[in-house]
Amino acid sequence: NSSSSGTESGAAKDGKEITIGYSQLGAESEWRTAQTESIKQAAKDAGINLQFSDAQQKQENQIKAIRSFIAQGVDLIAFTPIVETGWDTVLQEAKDAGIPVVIVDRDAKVSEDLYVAKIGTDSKAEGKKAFEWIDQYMKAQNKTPRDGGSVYNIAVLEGTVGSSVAIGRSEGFEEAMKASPDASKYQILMSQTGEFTRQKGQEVMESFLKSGGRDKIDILFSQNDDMALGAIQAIEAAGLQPGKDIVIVSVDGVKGAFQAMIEGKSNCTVECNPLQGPLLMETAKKILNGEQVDKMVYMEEGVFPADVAEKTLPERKY
Ligand code: GYE
Repeated sequence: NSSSSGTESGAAKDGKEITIGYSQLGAESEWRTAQTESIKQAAKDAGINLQFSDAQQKQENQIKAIRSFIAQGVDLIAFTPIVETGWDTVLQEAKDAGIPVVIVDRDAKVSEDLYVAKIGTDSKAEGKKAFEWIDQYMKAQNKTPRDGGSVYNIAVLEGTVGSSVAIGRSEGFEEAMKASPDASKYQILMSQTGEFTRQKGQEVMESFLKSGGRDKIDILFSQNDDMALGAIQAIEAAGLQPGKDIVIVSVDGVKGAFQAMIEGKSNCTVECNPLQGPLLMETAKKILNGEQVDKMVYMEEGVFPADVAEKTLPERKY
């Protein structure tokens, strides 16, 4: 790159500043806020012009945004698909216009020639880790099921219906449950979407507790931390102790979940890493430079039980 491009960090295509159009699905959770921040900051750091569009949980808004990026002739389109299906037509339009597409965070079911790369998290692995943590924890605690029976009752707060992450986390969780030597000790008693929000998580948990769950639920698997934080309020309002009467495991690893674990109100969070911005910008630059990139890159993720929460919280970045 020549210095005449005017961008210090050299994010230029044919001497011009790179423009990326990014369609974000919304702002439903603490995790999402961190991911949006990461993408905006990374664009700034890379000297990339980012056109950011918030779809407010509507696929049609995402499709509109992508069409407007095509009309503007951006250099590259990135998007986080709210649901898995329904993207073929608009991605074909981007392809016909010669604009490369990167799928970020959630997955989309489209043919491989409609995108250049996917950057994301392995939601099936997250669901699996959540169950495996529960399995070893329940074994170590050796508690009797709350209803006096021989089976632990699990309640599940699912994420957005039709999203790759909700589907993957359910699949991973259920497969791990079936694979456990103690599979017969567990059953999913209730399962419903809480749409990945705190508010809905609280409402759905409240209805679980009122519809027979109060004296039965042993374990809550919440597909994100925000819904678990809402559920904790519902559990307390019902006169039960979250983290004790009901064992809680959720996914994301946001600070709020660490705080809840420190207060003894939650038991484990399975990390899902939202800091995808730098990898997205790096990948975009490579694509626009004609370099080869991996078709699928997963972020690195850990598991954090309550006993490491206090020590770990100061190191958490989101
Ligand atoms: O776990 C949840 C968010 O797509 C991985 O979406 C993401 C999920 C995340 O709202 O909190």
